[in-house]
Amino acid sequence: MTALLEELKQMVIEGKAPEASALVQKALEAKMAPTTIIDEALIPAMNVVGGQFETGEYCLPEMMLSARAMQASMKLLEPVLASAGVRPAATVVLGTVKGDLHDIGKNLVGTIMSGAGFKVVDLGANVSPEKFVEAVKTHHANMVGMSAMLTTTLPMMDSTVRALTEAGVRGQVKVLIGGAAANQSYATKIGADGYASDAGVSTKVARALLGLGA
Ligand code: B1M
Repeated sequence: MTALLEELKQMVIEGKAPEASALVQKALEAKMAPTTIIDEALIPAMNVVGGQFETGEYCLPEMMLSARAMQASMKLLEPVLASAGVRPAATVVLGTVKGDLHDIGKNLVGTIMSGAGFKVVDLGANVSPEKFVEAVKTHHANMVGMSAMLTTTLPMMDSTVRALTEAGVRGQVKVLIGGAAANQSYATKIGADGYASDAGVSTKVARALLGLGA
């Protein structure tokens, strides 16, 4: 990793948003790819923060400061990621499930999907099954993308799949799940169509599920 990315990672770990933003700007000026900045500095930083939270070295306020630094960095990267966009290939209704406020990963998935040519209807975080159903109907969506970061909120994915079925719209959409609490075996268990481990993979899985080719 370059010294610049190492420093950026450290600034996110320390929750220093202005310093992190300035370094992202520098990296972009140096023509570094946004995906490199995310994969080599921002995500590893959040993993360190998660580990420190787990061991008790970090408490909630520190974790929030790091999240803020990550979000400030992402704000600068999102337009660059999305500018690679082409015409919408399909409409994806995206959200973090009810009870779960983590939205950094979901936002990243939305940005990468938009950049890959999907129309993304982002419902935000803490999205109830009813809201997902309503959005599918309103936007004539082809896909529902759900994110969950907590083991306690994972069952909301199951509830959402059931709500889609009960509303009679399950056949109209493919269901894609992701987030640290989700995995392929859970996707299979709840009858979701696919699981993606990260934002880059999400577009590939989404295209395959929708029969859009590679
Ligand atoms: Co929280 N948190 N948090 N947190 N937080 C975790 C998830 C945790 C693992 C930390 C830990 O203990 N090590 C832990 C969950 C444990 C568990 O359930 N197994 C945890 C906890 C416990 C909590 C609270 C309960 C803490 C408390 O209050 N005591 C609380 C819950 C609040 C709630 O949601 N109701 C809480 C709160 C918070 C903050 C608000 C402070 C903040 C979130 C801010 C925000 O999102 N706006 C926060 C953060 C920042 C984290 C960590 C440190 C980082 C998450 C993150 O943004 N990662 C996290 C530890 C960790 O993950 N290492 C942790 C970076 C992001 C790019 O990755 O979100 O994984 P990720 O997204 C990836 C993939 O998962 C995938 O692609 C993304 C990009 O590659 N992906 C998808 C995600 N969604 C997808 C959807 C798809 C496909 C792929 O298709 C649709």
